[in-house]
Amino acid sequence: APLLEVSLPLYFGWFLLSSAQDKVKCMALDFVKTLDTLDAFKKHLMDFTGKAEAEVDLEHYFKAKGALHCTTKFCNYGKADGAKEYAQNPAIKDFYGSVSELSLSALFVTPRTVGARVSLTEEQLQLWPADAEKEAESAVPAAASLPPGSRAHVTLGCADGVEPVQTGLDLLEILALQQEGQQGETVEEMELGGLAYYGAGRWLLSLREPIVAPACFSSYYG
Ligand code: 2AM
Repeated sequence: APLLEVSLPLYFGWFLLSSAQDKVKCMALDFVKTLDTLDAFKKHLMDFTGKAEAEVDLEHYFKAKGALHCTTKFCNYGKADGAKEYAQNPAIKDFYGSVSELSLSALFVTPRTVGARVSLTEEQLQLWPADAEKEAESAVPAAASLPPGSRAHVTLGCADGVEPVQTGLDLLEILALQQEGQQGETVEEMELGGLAYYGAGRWLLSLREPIVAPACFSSYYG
């Protein structure tokens, strides 16, 4: 096939610059290590292990997956719905290669994933696909009623056998609960912010001061 036909990447997204990657990885590691020591977490260990009296070493429970980034559009080399249309949006070309600051506003942990919520600016939302939340509807029914950008996140780690696409779904689940009026059970004021439990092994740390992470809008071909 002519080369021009195969020019779509695996995905587009913001890639954290290396200094920001180190900072975020450090904070995430601190967070899971601290979470592991809390009585509130131990009380709900069943969520992670499936059995009472078991122990979990959160630090090694999650495996990191490559360079830290916030996916905007998963294109799957053009096979994903809307990939071509997304790549043709003039905003994508305009911002390609530009660096902006990602605001990481919360960290979350579930039995499947650990991630950071990204709060996008109006400008960054121009690069956000219109149907990103709706596409998650089969996994999280309330997703389509959440504001655009709700799914934006950085995957920090996945449990064995879990694919990173799960991180955004886990975030949407928590946000859907919040939208229904559940604020979670506040369990602890940590140094970084308030920690809340949403049941079924879902923990959210709302950062008092967002982590600011410079990131380059680009794409990944693999
Ligand atoms: P992530 O954004 O949660 O990290 C390559 O697999 C990248 O594309 C990963 O970063 C992954 O998840 C993301 N990804 C994989 N499948 C996806 C999908 N169906 N929708 C959105 N993002 C996806």
